[in-house]
Amino acid sequence: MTTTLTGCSFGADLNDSLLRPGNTNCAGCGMSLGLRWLDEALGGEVPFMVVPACCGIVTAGAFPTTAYGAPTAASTFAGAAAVATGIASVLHMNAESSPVVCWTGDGGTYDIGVATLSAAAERNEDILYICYDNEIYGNTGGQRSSATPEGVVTTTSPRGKTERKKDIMAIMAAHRIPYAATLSLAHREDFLRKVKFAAHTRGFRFLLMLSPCPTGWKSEAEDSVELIRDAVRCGIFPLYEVFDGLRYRINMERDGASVNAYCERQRRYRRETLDASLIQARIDEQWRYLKAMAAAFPA
Ligand SMILES: Cc1ncc(C[n+]2csc(CCOP(=O)(O)OP(=O)(O)O)c2C)c(N)n1
Ligand code: SF4
Repeated sequence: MTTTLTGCSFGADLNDSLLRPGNTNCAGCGMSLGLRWLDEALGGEVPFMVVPACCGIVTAGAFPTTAYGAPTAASTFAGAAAVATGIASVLHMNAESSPVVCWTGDGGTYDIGVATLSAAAERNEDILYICYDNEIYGNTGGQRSSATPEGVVTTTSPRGKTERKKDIMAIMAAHRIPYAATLSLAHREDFLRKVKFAAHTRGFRFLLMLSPCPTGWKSEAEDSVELIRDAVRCGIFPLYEVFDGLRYRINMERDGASVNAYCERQRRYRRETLDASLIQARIDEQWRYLKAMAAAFPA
């Protein structure tokens, strides 16, 4: 008997869009633009989506309708990369070439999903893994994750988080996967180029998108894209690529913009808990690291 996945969607077709109207995303949610640009970069190719417990699976709405115009498997919080491994294996068995895309939050990536993520990366499974990193557990009311930056106030860090944000890009690079890159929602051409490159690369690919979350960031919906631009300009979210886990390419230099401009428009950074000089020191340290890697191992 042939095992097939084709036709398991709820009516996805090539004229459909990946993110349909009527989805549940908040106004200004980074996922909305990210999914549209993912769709555009895939150029009409319909992916198999795997989405764990997170806002991204709420996006779909209530069965039997769905806001995803692609076959979508809802996985456990911890299991997205394992489910995607199974789907990718069946597609290969049937010589089908549809991309398998994990679309996961930072909780499902940095925290509870990190074991299956690491295992799939170590096996170099043929998966395009995209983390929309809103630096919080958005779906359950805004708890801190290991992606939450220092100083940020969440429901479980009311005095500001005291631990550093985990460097998930370095962790993924250490797996020596073919491709890892950061994605900015304020730099469309760079975003589309990287997703296209990732889509046409085989093996495990990891993309990290800083994803504004007006609900959790306590920011205005209309500021979302400008916040990401500020994040890139001040260097708190560097744009770079890592090839084969070793060769680094920085895509854009920071331009000296103050980190305060980024923090001040989000009430998750509070005056009482914000230590701008500490944040600046972390940024400088990260850039020294990236520059050293790009100089020692240029792409
Ligand atoms: C094993 C398990 N623990 C806890 C939950 C509850 N839960 C569902 S979504 C979620 C947070 C998801 O956070 P993240 O992955 O960052 O995505 P976001 O909600 O921010 O989109 C949690 C804790 C769960 N579904 N399963
Ligand atoms: S809570 Fe945040 S991540 Fe979740 S849908 Fe709303 S804006 Fe998007």
